[in-house]
Amino acid sequence: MAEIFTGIGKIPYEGPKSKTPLAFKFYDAEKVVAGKKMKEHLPFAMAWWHTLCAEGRDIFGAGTTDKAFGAAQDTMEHARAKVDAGFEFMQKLGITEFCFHDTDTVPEADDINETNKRLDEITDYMLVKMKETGIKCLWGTANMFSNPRFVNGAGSTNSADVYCFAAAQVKKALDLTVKLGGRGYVFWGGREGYETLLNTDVKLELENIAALMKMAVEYGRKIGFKGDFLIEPKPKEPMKHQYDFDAMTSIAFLRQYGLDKDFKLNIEANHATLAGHTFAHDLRVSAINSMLGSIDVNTGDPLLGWDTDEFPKDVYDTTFAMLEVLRNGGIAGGFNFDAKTRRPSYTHEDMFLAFIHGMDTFALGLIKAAAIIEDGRIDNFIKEKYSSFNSGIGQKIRSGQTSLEELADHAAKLKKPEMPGSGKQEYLESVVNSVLFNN
Ligand code: XUL
Ligand code: CO
Repeated sequence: MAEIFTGIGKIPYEGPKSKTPLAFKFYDAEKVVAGKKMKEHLPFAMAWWHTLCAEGRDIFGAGTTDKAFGAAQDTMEHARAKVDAGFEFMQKLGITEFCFHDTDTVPEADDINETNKRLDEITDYMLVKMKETGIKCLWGTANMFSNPRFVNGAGSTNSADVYCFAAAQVKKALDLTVKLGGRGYVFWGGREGYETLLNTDVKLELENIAALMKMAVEYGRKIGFKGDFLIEPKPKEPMKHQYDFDAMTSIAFLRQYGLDKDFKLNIEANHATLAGHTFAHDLRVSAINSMLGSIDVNTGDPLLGWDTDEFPKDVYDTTFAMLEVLRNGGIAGGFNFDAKTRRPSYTHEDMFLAFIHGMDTFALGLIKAAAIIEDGRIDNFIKEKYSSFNSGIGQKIRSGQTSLEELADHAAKLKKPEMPGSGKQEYLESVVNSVLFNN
């Protein structure tokens, strides 16, 4: 098999002072930070769709990046070329896992039986490569948003026949995920939402989505899938309103339909900000509900209101994200680069530069988050801030051993409370800066 990314070798770690473009400056896989190797803190994954399929097309113009990898588009030869390119790419970057949609891997046929045959064939080939390289599958999923049959949704469609096609794709994608030893299975509800309530039965749609997920859990467990099912929340795009709006909404949905034992969340940075939150907010909400499963690291642009899927670049964001991850004791899933290079960054070299940049940005986030914890000023401030709940009436509130009457009596005796203490936001922000820029 001929090398595809010629002229680019294994990407080395050269350290922060390096000016070599094709070298890591901060991601040092073997380096121990906060008691674990960086590669264990940050199991990075490559997304099949953006890395091997997306050509930089936008609504105004054609693709700019060559993703043919020497084969004719929409052929099984091309599907195999993408496997070759993907494994070479991951090996050169030291990426140990990948994520895929069924339809990223093969051209979809008109007849689902033919598509399934192609999927069997390509995953046989992927398995060979996985054995050869030791690269693993982080998660699989079914694309239930691109095909025109899903125009009105998949689990939320008005057509029972289309619903069966969604079910068939989930079943097959679960088969493939198990075949490839995937650690997770994701539901991103791309078209599970609505444009207008005028034509939508919200209750029926939510119940049908839940039923599809329930059947997926039953089938998955039957065929030996032991990993987490994951919902990837997103508030909008492509639909105006999507049901899995954000972490809290998705958790409530999972609990309402009894799916919370089998599901966790896959939090994507960009989706959290589209919902009007910070990335760290949705990580925190997931973590405190024991629902933080996996992460899609790609970010957006604060000046644009849509899902730009950019490589992580903001060290504040990754630091605050890694603070949540470290406080959670890590995550069972991984860090998936659901990210694509900008349309003008159209060379194969740009793909490597983008991943190096993204992996370095997360490595820096990890280093700085560990330093903030080590520094202790932030954690100590929070501990102290809530210390009135450690004893006396506060402790009684926390342990549920009081009543509204007793609390009212306490207030009456005090007549007027002292001010609760400064939040010290500006000071705490300066602490973060001092840790981030102390050398
Ligand atoms: C879309 C998105 C998806 C999911 C998988 O915004 O993030 O690519 O990650 O379907
Ligand atoms: Co995603």
